[in-house]
Amino acid sequence: MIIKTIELYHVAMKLREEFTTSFGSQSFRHSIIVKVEDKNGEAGWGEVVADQGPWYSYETVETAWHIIRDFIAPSVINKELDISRYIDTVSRIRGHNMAKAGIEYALWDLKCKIEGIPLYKALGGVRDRVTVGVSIGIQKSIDLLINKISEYLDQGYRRIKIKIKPGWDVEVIKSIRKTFPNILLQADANAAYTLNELKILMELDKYELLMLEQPLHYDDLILHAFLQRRLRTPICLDESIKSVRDVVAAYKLGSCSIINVKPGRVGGLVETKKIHDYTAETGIPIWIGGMLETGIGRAFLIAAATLPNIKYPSDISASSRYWEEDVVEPEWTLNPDGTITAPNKPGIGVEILENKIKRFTVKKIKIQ
Ligand code: OSB
Ligand code: MG
Repeated sequence: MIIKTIELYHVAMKLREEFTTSFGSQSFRHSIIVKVEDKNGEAGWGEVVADQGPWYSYETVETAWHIIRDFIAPSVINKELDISRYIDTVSRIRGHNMAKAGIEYALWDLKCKIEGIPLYKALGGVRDRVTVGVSIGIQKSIDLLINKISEYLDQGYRRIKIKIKPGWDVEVIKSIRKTFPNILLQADANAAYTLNELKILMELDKYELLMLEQPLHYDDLILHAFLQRRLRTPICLDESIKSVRDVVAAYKLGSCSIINVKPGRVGGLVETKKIHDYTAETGIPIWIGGMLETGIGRAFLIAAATLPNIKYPSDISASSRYWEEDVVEPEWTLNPDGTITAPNKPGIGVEILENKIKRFTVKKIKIQ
């Protein structure tokens, strides 16, 4: 492949409802949509999952813009390129995995379109339907949360994840368990606790949670290993895992029992595959996490979730859970059995609605 142009669209899309986690609330999702074009005018699309502020990760839309424009694009444009060469080139850049993944995604889409194969097959996926759950933000009251959970269960979601933080934890989970004793339920703290709250964390251990996601510091492996030895609930790491190296360390230290793999957070699908293969070998179950992606980023999550070692429902909900209108056609929909289907069409397998992208664009650049 020879890439001639890279276009970046900084989009701001209004969420259907405000999303609140332990690190903040958001009504808009800012992200970067990436379009690459080769010398024949064939296009590939990707998405950078960094958000407006450095709250989940240090990366932001602006840092990713800078890294892509000034460092990634010059080493990609007008070079004979394949995906493995791309990975080698960008490995010189330290960190900035979300920026790297955005371009890698677009290269995967383009490569699969040129070769006429669906993305999930190119990756080595073994199923064309992936089991999904829904991630529900912190609500104004427990009653509102219980209503939301019922609605999502009625829609067919197979697992419920709630966001927790100190003060929105034990009572909330206790109430959910009273109403729904048997659902697959997990909690995500987004790093909101310290070992000073060990008592609360041990209290959560009573409610048969499927897993407890990233309870402690966003970069920690050691304290999580200490905590995992005290809890029977499996700890799942999210923020702490940025590469297969972190996975190896977490495995050796016993920092977690499960891993949430976000392809955008780990630098793309090649690194996702490495993590997948290592965890399959060592017997660590994984699932695919989301970052409130548009319909474009969502396609890559679905493809990743078709890999064999995906052992739990993934955070991949239908377009309508996030957006009034998505930027792809058809939109992503939930099958009645709580799955989403990976399209059997070349590349990401959905049509890009460029007019809608333009409507949501606050800034754009064409690099050539
Ligand atoms: O921690 O998994 C997380 C969204 C933004 C940032 C971090 C997280 C999330 C989610 C939403 O939980 C998952 C989704 O995309 O549905
Ligand atoms: Mg998480």
